[in-house]
Amino acid sequence: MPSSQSAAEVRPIRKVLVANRGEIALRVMRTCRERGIATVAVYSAPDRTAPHVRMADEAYLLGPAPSSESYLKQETILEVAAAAGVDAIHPGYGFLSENADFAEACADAGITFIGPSPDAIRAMGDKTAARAMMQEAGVPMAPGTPDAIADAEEAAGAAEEIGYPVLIKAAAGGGGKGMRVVREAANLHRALEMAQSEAQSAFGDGRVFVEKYIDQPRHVEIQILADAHGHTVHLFERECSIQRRHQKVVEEAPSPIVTPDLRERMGQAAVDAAAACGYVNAGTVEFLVDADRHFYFMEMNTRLQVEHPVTEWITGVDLVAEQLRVAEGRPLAFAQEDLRINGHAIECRIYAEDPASGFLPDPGPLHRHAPPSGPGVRVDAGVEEGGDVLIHYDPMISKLTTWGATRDVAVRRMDRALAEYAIAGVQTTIPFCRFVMQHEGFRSGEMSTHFVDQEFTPDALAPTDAGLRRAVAAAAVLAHTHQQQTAEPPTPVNGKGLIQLSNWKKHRRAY
Ligand code: MV4
Repeated sequence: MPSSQSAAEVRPIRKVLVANRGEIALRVMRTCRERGIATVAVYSAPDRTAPHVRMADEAYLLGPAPSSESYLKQETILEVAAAAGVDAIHPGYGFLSENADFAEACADAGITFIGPSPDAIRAMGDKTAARAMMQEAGVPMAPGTPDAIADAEEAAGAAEEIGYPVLIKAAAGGGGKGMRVVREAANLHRALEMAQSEAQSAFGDGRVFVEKYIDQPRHVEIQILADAHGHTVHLFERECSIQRRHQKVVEEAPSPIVTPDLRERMGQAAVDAAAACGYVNAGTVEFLVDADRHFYFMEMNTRLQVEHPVTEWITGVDLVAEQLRVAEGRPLAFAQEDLRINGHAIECRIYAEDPASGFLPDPGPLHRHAPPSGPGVRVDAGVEEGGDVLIHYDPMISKLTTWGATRDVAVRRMDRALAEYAIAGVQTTIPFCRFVMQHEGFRSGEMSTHFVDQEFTPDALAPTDAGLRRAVAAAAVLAHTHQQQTAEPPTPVNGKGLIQLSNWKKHRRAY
């Protein structure tokens, strides 16, 4: 652990380049502004009018729309960083945030990468290396092979020893690619070949390993923060079981199933996991939790995550401010015993996707964007009214988070905020999120990672007869109002012929 670093090695950050776009770029710049740190935006050609460009003190064009020619262009970003004279680069999430080579290139250029070391990113990127490291640190894990398996024979032996069902996972994995459940020996060979070829084409690395399959698990993750002085704390858990196709849709903190005792054990395991790889900065340790509340290490995310606001709500900690602080080489401002959970927070991710037709992305112009407000509501939006949800990038419009003193208050508040949210121009996941908020299983806190597949069908969003009648009535009123406003005002007549309207009346009628 690099506890030998002293306060003398503090490198103040005065100017930050944010190597990202959308809501996360705005999120990072907001904290920079509060802390008196200058900000530099980078952007692709179609993003020239995007909100993150306007929020920054300076902005530089990277290239055309495709990420590979803009937000992933390492050399261009480093050239901008040098030209603008920044001290640090914040990568946000996605893009270059978990790219060890980029973190290394920043260090080589004398620029602080606001994230963990290249070694920590590399160690956690390889799932078998991460497994070995976690085993060593005593972090609970599902039984499995310590290394990638060489052939079908070795896989069969391992599966026999672990006991079916087993899961074949890609060593370079993440996002469920190259993953196959095997329930009986007869299916192992085929599943192995499919997993290997899928991993090869997705990651250019066909290595796979075998793990005990945990059925109907919950996804519970622990937020950690670590400084360069040997202090690591956890900021409790987030429940992220409401996902579809490995994309989280609803998250909350704390988890309705985590007891104080389980929280302490999972928190300690996450702190041990981080310490084992010399982790500095913000990170997340993901666990699977089974029906008996046993927990198993899944993977570690070496970045600030999309769902970090729910943790900020319940702890009062500004995670970006802490990232900046530890990146400067200063110690964390608080210890574990200073942290408490206050109330409950929920996040709904609002995507430009159509839940009625398989969640197909629906990019396009945002003719209207009127986010909700009021008590306990936070909106982190990346697009504004009059702007566009671009086809080239993730179609997330915003993250809507609510806080309540209890889970029930936070859920009701979310349903109210979703009802208040007005978006026109694209289809959104708002109706789907309302379905979740009103679902008995969700309300009772009983859900697994299979929730969406098991509980949701598009008919759940089909309009009711009453809803259709209301829509028809609203359309008729709108058409009538429009006609009234655009028609020529009737010409008043008196006994002598035409009269002149007063200017006041004339203008009032024109509206
Ligand atoms: C598992 C699992 C069950 N048992 N591992 C999915 C993404 C990848 N990072 C790991 N994943 C899983 N690993 C064992 N041993 C079930 C999943 C899984 C899952 C995990 C979290 C959230 C959603 C999921 C959906 C399907 C499968």
